Amino acid sequence: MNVIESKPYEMLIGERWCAGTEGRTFDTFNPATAQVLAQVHEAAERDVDAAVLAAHEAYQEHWRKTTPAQRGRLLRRLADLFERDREKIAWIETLNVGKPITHSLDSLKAMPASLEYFAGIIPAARGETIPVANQDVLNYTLREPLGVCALILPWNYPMTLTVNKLGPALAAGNTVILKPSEVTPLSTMALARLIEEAGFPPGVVNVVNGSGATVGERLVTHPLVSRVSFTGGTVTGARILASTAADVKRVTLELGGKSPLIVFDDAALDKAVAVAAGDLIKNSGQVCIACTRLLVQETVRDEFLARLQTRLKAVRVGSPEDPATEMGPLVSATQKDRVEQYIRIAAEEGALPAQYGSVESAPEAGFFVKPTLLLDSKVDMRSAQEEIFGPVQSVISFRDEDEALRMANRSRYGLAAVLFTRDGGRALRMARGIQAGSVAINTGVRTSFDAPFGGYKQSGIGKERGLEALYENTQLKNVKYDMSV
Ligand code: TXE
Repeated sequence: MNVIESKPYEMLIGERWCAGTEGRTFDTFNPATAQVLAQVHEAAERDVDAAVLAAHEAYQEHWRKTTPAQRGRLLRRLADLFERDREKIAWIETLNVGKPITHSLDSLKAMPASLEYFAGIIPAARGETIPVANQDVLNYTLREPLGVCALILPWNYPMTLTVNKLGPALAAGNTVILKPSEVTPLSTMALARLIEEAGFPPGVVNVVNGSGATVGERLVTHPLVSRVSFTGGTVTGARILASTAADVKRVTLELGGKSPLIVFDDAALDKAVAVAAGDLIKNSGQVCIACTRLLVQETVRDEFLARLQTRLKAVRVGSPEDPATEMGPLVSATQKDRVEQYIRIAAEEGALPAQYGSVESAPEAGFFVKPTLLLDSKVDMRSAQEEIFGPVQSVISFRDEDEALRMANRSRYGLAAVLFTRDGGRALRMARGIQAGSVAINTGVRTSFDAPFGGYKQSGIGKERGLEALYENTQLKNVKYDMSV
């Protein structure tokens, strides 16, 4: 399927598809081959300003006055168009992100349902009447949109994250500017075409491309942008928080993680192994909620490890275009270097790195790293504390429930946690004690568009997805009316 445009990708600003006013372009790559895949026009600062202005005017003149039914209809139309082009978008992600095609197709399955879900819950953005002490006063709330939202996207799940930020922002009545990662902009550009075809008025959705330091920074500090929703690394998230502080903007941050998978001695071991292996393999471990610390009770450690190693030896690493491939490359040379550096650090601090799987049907130049376990890790090692963001897991043993909980919480992050035990009381005690935004018991953490998601501690601020995402895109006004007058 020929899904990549041969001419440089233009940006969408208001009703115009355009190049940047300074005429610059940048390359985007196929990580499986390290070859240039396409060129993309880059926004200059005044293009970012033009996009913000277009979004502001669309908000003021039109979008904030639309009815829930009008916004819902457009979101449903977009859902239908997405379903029509799902396979094409999946191929774009396979070529630009390096996801195996089976995974790209699977991860995009829920996108139309996500858009329909946010279309359906628009009426929930309503206020209430409050029975205040003063009986002469009618006191009520209104839930109102915020205005222009900047949605800043990373490279690991470009389309899923775009859709799950876009749906609630538009449903709540905001207009948006999308800033895809400069590493993986292509699927978002395909979505922008569908947004136009669906009939969204010009300016309601704009897309600008370029680096975080220039285009991203300009966008988040623009005075007409009232909300920033960001997914990416914790360092960048903290930087955005600082950049937006002077204007006291609303900020939602979905950041890094170092999630534990805790295996007790009464665990359903096969399922625990499947979840651990899945987290290592899926998207080459470049998943914020992936469990990267395997905490295993010492009495079952050997058996758990033996089964996990058997599974990992069979992993087919290779070309993402091959339907038999289970794991593709990392997204970029930078990410590959980072992961390899952490594996070296782990060895230096006394862990035992072990690699599995075989690289098949893939050009040597691609950014491949085999599934890696850091055996005999200790909870305080750098490699067990810092986000690596690749197919690497630290294996750590614990003695009892208390130690498991202490180790699970020994992290600056708090995105997710998984635990395997058949003891219901222990499961519930652990679920309460774990400091993380998502906890899964006897299954993996898999986000869904209809349940709230967001981290504790340095894993983020605010919630995305579910009803919470709709609220996150609104502000609440309290009104009182003195009826005695
Ligand atoms: O992401 P960045 P990077 C983690 C992962 C990875 C690390 C670095 O550990 O190794 O982050 O990845 C834009 N103002 N995650 O450097 O910098 C940037 O252009 C405004 C976890 O690629 O976080 C891009 O669109 N925007 C994560 C987006 O921010 C700025 C997923 C993400 O870039 C900006 C990806 C600025 N000052 C990486 N600087 C997850 N939580 O899933 C950058 N950007």
